[in-house]
Amino acid sequence: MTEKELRQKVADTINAWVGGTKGSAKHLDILAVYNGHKPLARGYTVKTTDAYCATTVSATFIRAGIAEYTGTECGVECFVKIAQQKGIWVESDAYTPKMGDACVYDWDDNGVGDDTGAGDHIGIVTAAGKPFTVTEGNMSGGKVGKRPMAVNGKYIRGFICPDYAAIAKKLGGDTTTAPQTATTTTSHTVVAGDTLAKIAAKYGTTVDTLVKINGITNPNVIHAGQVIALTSAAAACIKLATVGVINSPDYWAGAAASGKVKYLEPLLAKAAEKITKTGTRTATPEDGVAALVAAGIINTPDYWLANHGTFPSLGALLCALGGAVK
Ligand SMILES: [Ca+2]
Ligand SMILES: [Ca+2]
Repeated sequence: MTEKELRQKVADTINAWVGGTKGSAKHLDILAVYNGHKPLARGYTVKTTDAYCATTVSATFIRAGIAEYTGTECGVECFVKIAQQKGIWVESDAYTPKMGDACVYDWDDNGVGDDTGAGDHIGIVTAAGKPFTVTEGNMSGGKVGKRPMAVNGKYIRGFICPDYAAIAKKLGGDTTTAPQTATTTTSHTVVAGDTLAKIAAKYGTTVDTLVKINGITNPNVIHAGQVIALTSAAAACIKLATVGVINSPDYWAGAAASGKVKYLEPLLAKAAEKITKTGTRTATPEDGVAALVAAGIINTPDYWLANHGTFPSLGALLCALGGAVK
């Protein structure tokens, strides 16, 4: 398992509990995982009536098989102390977290400077980005849910950052031999001597398709350095990157090709059709979704609201696209 896969595993583990409420099967599962792991921190068995945010983070680390590297706790401030002892505590509120880091909040934080007050709440970052997404147990109403959080946002106290690279290595991961199947080629940069026919043959497509996708007026004229999209999603991404709305066209074209995000391809295609300039990103993915609905780009807001935290940076993409159509 690679570092990336391990971080994803931790995010997937806690996200599987989203929607749990106090007394639900998911809540009882979290407690069973935590209480079943020995030794119990401070010898305490967590009860169904207890606040369970730190318990949820611990249960995630236990189920993902990394608890010996992170420690376990049912109290937030005690968890911070363990992280400090293990050398995996990041005090800076302004740190840009990665998937799998735990975000600690202090509700007394006034948002100015670096807060060092006692931690009140904790969750796990399940999507990096601006904002990033934190999945948390014991949110208001006692549920497991997701929170979009700005980098250095108010109430951030600090972060617990397990050394995933080292843990993955110890667990037998080898980042140098990671399978390359996850990356899909979605564009081709023209080099001297290329023709559309050659490119089409190389990627198993046709000249007609490439002409259509790329809006090429004369198929006999392509120039070195020109980027030829191999899929319509890639063409959409190249256009969105050209107007400055997204920074990583290859990443999003690959994401669309992977099929992991159900409606990503139509979202990118429609956005590329309508967006002509960049704008100020919306504050939250929810605001982005609302703006995209208003602009007629999406008609499946429920899907995006429920799933923006399930794929890395998807929330940030919705903020960027939403901001561009506002
Ligand atoms: Ca701090
Ligand atoms: Ca702060």
